[in-house]
Amino acid sequence: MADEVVLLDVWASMFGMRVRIALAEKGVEYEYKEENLRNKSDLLLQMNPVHKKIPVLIHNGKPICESAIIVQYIDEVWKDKAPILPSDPYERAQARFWVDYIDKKVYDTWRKMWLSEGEEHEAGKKELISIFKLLEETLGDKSFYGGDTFGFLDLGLIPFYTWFYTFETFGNFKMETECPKLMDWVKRCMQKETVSKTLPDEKKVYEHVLGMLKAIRESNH
Ligand SMILES: N[C@@H](CCC(=O)N[C@@H](CS)C(=O)NCC(=O)O)C(=O)O
Repeated sequence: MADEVVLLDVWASMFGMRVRIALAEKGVEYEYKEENLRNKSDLLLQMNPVHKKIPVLIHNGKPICESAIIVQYIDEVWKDKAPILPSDPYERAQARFWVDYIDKKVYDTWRKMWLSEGEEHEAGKKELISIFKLLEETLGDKSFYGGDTFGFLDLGLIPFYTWFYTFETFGNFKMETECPKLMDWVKRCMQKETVSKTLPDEKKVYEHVLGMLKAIRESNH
């Protein structure tokens, strides 16, 4: 029997993009279901009752939640093609460490910068830039975080690229100036069809964020 694979997602989600890239890398066919986070579907609430967040992968009726865990699951289930995690245990642990670092730092710091003004905004902006500088330093002179090939950490970080324009516009800085080597890495990743075909247009993401901001402001009044 063929696998039944369903993805509950939101197009602009960097976490959802990770899963879409992983499925594309493995050549897995799936049904994509766009969620409305302001009116979550019963299916989402039922499949992710703990966090009630996207992305959720439903494989033959069973849910898997949390993007980094989903990507590792995909790599284990469809193991014959395009390995994502490094085979070496130490390298695997390192890649997991940095994906965990991204998960703990990037989104929250961006929100801190985005939704504040004055000193707090400036502190958030500085912190966001320092996070990307550290990630750039971690890449070093390698082509990809996975060495010569695109791997788990590459996949965990590249979706944030579609948000760089939004980060830059709200923060008034340029990633190209702050992290030129990281931007070279972005260009290498974008040469991969599984990445370039998955990532949405950066301006569209920005418009989406403006819409979210408007909704937040309206709900505060
Ligand atoms: N750590 C989670 C984060 C997922 C996440 O933050 N999803 C957001 C959209 S980008 C969400 O579903 N938010 C809905 C909510 O918080 O109610 C992952 O990696 O999957």
